[in-house]
Amino acid sequence: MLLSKLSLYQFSVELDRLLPVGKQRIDNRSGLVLAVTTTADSSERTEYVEISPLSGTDVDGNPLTGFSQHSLAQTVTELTDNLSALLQQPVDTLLDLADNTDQSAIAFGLSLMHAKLKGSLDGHSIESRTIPLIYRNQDEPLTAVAERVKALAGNIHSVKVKVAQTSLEDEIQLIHQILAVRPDLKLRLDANRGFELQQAIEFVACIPLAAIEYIEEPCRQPSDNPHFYKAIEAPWALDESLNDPDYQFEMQAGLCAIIIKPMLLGSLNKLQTLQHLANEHGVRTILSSSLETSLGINALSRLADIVTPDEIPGIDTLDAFNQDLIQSSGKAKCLELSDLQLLLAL
Ligand code: OSB
Ligand code: MG
Repeated sequence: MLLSKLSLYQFSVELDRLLPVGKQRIDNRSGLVLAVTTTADSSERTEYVEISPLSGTDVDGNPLTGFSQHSLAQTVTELTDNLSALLQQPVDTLLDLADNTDQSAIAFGLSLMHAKLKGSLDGHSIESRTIPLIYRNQDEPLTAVAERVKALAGNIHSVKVKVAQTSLEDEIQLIHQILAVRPDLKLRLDANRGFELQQAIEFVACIPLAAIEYIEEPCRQPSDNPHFYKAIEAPWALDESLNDPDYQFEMQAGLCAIIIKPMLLGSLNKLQTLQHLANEHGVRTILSSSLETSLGINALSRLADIVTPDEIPGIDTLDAFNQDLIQSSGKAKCLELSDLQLLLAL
């Protein structure tokens, strides 16, 4: 199976409402679509992957910090420089390139392309599973959030709630409102390193411990997370920490899950190595979105079925997009390749 055709496109999609990226908010999402065709004997197969580093600027024009280490422009440059070397090479060459880049989005995209071309993602994702993402929109009353919680299906048993965004008081009230509507819900809280140790302890002390599945990145200083656990015994999870290129898995008191955003972490190989290490310590692996378009979310959903079949991924981030990309998720408009800007055709 040889790589016979490669092309690269750029997309930019407006969002209907602001999406949270940690404490920042974005109103559009841009990235790349890589299309690759393989030829074996006389049969051809073409697959598409999204490569969209989570960088750029927020609604206030400030750079997004703490997510992808590279800009979209750097990603374009690296791909434009390297894709031609793949032409007429065996499909496994995609993995060599994925292992030899320091850009996580490229490593993930190329290894995902390899998996798709090999057919490894075929036939999965019969029903799509996700954990609903609950957060307060700009200037929205608390009651609006309660209404969304009321509207959740009865077979939803966990929700993810953004915390450390506003005041402790408001957020404790928010949690109590959610639990008043649906006392059976388990909470995946996400603080995005927004609390000082004492604040994190205070916050969690005001919430029924039994309702907390875990809290992602509770402390501004990650080295405080085990102290947080010793004080309050709430299980916690790592997210942002994993994206540090120097991160090495290390078991710590109270660590119960790692939240992997593949677009920010890197190749599928890296993902599975980290997952195995975590698993040896009884730490769960949960896949999560980096605010990809429908093309990327669809791949994450299929990937989660394969690599984390017993966990529901955190991919409830498509609502705010006003268009789908390449693969429909049911929105009125789905952008096709011809709607995108062609950057490179080989
Ligand atoms: O805070 O975990 C985050 C998406 C992009 C950047 C940061 C985050 C997220 C999500 C994705 O929350 C949804 C999820 O994890 O359920
Ligand atoms: Mg998180």
